Amino acid sequence: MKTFYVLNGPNLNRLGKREPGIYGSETLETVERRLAEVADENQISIVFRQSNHEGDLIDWIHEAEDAAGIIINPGAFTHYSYAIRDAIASVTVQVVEVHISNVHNREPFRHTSVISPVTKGQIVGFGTNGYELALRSFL
Ligand code: CA2
Repeated sequence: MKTFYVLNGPNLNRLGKREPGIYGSETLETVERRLAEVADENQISIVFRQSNHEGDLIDWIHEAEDAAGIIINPGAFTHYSYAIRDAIASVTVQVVEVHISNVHNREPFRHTSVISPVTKGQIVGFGTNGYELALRSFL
């Protein structure tokens, strides 16, 4: 059975609890449940994780090297973490980057992703639906 890793970076555990105007009202637990349904329908499995620590995300990217794909929302690390970029470059598994908000109509520092050059693609601005779109892009 194919396994897909869904990795979430800092502060995404706050989803649905604050700033619904930017990030919507769905919690990360709801996103995980929705992806689990898609996984059941398609006989795949999902490893769903969140951490506020850069090193955890790096370790999980390495752990996922034999997985069928990685979906990652690196949170604010997107904009400056060369360590996460290097971790992605160090594995052959394809990675899709997801952002809930449209980072391009927000503050200028969010317009740059140091991650994108080492990903298969980026899904931005479709709210939490972006996770499902990213998963379906692999199916
Ligand atoms: O739009 C996205 O998914 C982001 O990756 C979210 C990050 C932000 O730093 C990126 O620029 C874009 C922030 C995640 C924080 O999530 C919160 C959720 C609810 C309340 C407060 C923060």
